[in-house]
Amino acid sequence: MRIDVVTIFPQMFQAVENCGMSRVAIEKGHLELGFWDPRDYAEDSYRRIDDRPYGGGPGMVMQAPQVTRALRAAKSQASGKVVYLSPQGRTLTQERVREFAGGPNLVLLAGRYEGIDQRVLDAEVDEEISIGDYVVAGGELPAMVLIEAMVRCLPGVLGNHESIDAESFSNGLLDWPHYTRPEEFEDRSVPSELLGGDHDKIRRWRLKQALGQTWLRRPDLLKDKHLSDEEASLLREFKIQTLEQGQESSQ
Ligand code: 9WO
Repeated sequence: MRIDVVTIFPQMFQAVENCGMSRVAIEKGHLELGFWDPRDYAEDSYRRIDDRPYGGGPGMVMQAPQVTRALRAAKSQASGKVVYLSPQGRTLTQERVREFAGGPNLVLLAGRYEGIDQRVLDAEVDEEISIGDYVVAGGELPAMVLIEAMVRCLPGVLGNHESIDAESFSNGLLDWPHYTRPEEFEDRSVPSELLGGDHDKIRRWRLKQALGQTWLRRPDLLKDKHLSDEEASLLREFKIQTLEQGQESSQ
């Protein structure tokens, strides 16, 4: 997988290149990153890439010629979809991450200032993606979030593909609670289901917790999800136990 990033702050991506799973993916040859700085495509000695907005108003806008030249240079390396990280975009989901991770190449456009000249977005961008309903100072951190989420989906990166499939959001559910040593901590113990080594009991407990946590925190994720007989039964058990605990604590 090759990902090319158009950004005026390529140095921000050293965190992706030098740390964690993305570093391993690069070292294993599963991921190749390229960076394209619009300042390198400026035609003045000040390497300007922004100017005042037509129509007035605060801030500056990234100029079309320089950004377009950087984008086309990036696309010359590998013909991939161009994704602009923007609060106006379609909210990113795990399913969309998997789709991106399945493609050979991707070009990410990270904006700064008040935005990028609309003529670039109209002519060069295939899709706008948001990582949530908030605004940060630039598209670089959202781009790094997308890159890391994609890296986790690349074959051979995690080493144990089963762990991805079992992971939260891979099956459309939230995660189950995790525990590790010590077994007792400040009078709080580990659920007994996790201690006996019965793998099927552990699997059922984790699935029940994932279903229950999703019901409690993100019922919207269950709305369109088809539950197997086992999942429906486990969720019923969780609901009964939760409601009984609520009744006990209110007495
Ligand atoms: C800024 C803005 C402010 C209020 C309402 C909507 C807004 N959109 C933008 C915008 O697109 N900004 C551009 C990219 C240029 C300035 C920095 N940028 C940015 C991208 N800020 N936040 C994001 C972003 C990207 C993906 N997911 C969440 C936020």
